[in-house]
Amino acid sequence: MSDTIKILTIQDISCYGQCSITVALPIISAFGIETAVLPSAVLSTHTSGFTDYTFRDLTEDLPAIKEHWEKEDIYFDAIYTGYIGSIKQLDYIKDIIDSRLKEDGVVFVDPAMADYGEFYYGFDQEFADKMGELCKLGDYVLPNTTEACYLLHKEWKPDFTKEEMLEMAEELSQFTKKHVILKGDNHRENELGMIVFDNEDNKSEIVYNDKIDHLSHGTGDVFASAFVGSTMNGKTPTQSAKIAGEFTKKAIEKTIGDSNHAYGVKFEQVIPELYDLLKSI
Ligand code: PXL
Repeated sequence: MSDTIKILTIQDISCYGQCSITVALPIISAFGIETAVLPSAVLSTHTSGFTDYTFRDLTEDLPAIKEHWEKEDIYFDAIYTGYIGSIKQLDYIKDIIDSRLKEDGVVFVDPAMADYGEFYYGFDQEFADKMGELCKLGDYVLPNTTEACYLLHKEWKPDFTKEEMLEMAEELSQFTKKHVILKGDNHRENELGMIVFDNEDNKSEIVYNDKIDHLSHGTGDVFASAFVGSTMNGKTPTQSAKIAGEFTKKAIEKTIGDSNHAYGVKFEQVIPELYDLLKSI
């Protein structure tokens, strides 16, 4: 009998829309990892492209859940945070990391708060600055360029040069204990890059995947979940970025052509390929 790896993911449940927990739970589980969830909020849908969604903030449930887990002696090998429901939760999450992460446990922070040059509804610079504090507890921090710019108080643009991306990843090293994975390097015409920065040797590597000309929501969550699953299976940050990038690209390919599906990507159809993908890289 082998030991299971146990991880906790803290992000919202968007009941419909293929993001956050409804993406993280199946993908990380498919990597053979026991996945516990702590919902930061419950929404009827996610907030991008939908209107009039419901939003139940679960901020005040977080300390009680932590206390119960303390009584039950429940610990995690890793904690992965995504979309957070309120600024106050960021402090509660630090307490949960302090209390429930195993001594040699790993923290993944996806500062999911913005994309395409704008905050998601309800977020602002004050939240971004506080999110920066949570990032500093991360072993792996996974911003897109918009989130990176809010963390760094920089002007966003859709087309940073390779040199600007490398510089930005290095500047972001203040917001991680070990690694930054900066997504959205667009300087090549047919390939999408990710800058993987390692604080230990102060070096960047760029990982490329084929670029697909298709705008879809939820790809950041698909990528982060596959990155977490790969890393917890022993892959290096660059290998995990490659695996997660390929997985996300394949999910987008399954979705292209379905005009009723801009709200998310059909990642479920790629789950059967995960095992081969993990072995091949
Ligand atoms: O995929 C990021 C995300 C997560 N959760 C909610 C969102 C979004 C992006 O819009 O609205 C509720």
